[in-house]
Amino acid sequence: MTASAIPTAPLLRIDRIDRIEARILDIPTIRPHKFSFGSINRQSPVIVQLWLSDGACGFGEAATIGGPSWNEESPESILLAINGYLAPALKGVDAGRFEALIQKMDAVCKGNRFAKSAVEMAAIDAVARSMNRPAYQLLGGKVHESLPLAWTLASGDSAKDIEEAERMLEIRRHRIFKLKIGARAPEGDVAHVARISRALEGRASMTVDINQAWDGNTARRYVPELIDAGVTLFEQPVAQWNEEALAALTATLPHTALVMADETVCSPQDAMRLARNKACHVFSLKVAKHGGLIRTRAVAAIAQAADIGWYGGTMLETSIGSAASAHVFATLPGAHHNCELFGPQLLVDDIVEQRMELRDFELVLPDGPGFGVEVVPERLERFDRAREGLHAVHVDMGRAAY
Ligand code: MUC
Ligand code: MG
Repeated sequence: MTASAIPTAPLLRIDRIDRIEARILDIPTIRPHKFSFGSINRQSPVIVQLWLSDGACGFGEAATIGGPSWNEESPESILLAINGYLAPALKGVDAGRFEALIQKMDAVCKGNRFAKSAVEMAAIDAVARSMNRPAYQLLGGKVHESLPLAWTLASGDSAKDIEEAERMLEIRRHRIFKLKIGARAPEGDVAHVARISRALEGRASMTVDINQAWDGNTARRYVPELIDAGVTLFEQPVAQWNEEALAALTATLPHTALVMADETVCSPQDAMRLARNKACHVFSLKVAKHGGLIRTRAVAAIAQAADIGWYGGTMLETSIGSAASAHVFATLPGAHHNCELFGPQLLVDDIVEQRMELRDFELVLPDGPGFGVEVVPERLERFDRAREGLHAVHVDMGRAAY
């Protein structure tokens, strides 16, 4: 057979972005979830739907916590950025050129990483569905089939938290527990953590997330007491800007405990600076705060090059954002410290036919086309904020009273 007679595959079809729609959902949580900065009773994810010229449709999501309480973005600002700026800029663009999509979004809109991540997520889901392939194949291919799944104990009440943890152990769902602390006096937090740790001793591992509540001196004083109580991972003990305190803590911790950056590590440049300053042992990766799945891989690459571990973080998304995160986390090499994609289980109901499988303390990566979860349109309608009449501002923060 001559070279010219060898059959060649047709050139790759170009699928252009035809339409992008976004809406805010309001979904109650199964119980109040208490942070150092307040308490939430519901999540308000922004859900993006993106159609390609071939008719394929993908979903994306960006969830904040307590409106703009976790960082600068809120459901309302995300909706505005998408409808007003990102969607018009992407109409007619080749959806499969993900890096070019990011550059286009960056050109028309500075910052607003949560908003951009929801749009990029929907584009990746749509293109993967159009090719009838799981999204992880477009992101480097999977190296994990499943990841150990942590659960956050955040009722604020030691007895209730112990009861909840016992149930999770019994049904073999979780044996890694993250405790939200920092709302009360540190002595009270140490006592709370010690009570839970004693009750679960030898059966579970314990981490704490302080969500920026402490200054450097408080962290220096109470972190050793928490290590004595059994804590092995300390997430964002100090303010997002306080990298010096984070670095000082990292330098002095015994080898049994690790410091994890969360709010401090968003952009690849943040990751680079933290690595250069040896300011943490682990990065909590979150698709929304990095500005999408592609940028999550960029931050993870810096972690790997700097010998920093990674943890699969959450913003308490529905099954859409959680599955998208699972797909990118499944492609990441390097030392991992588990994941916490339990958002769907914290919500009273979901918007997909079937949630991702949880088996033997692990989250199993879904294998279907796109992110492998199927959205049920009636469920979107049920929780759509527009049905209740649009609220310009989402105020859902109670005080984290104990
Ligand atoms: C955070 O700061 O990590 C993740 C798990 C959880 O309970 O809250 C989130 C936010
Ligand atoms: Mg955190």
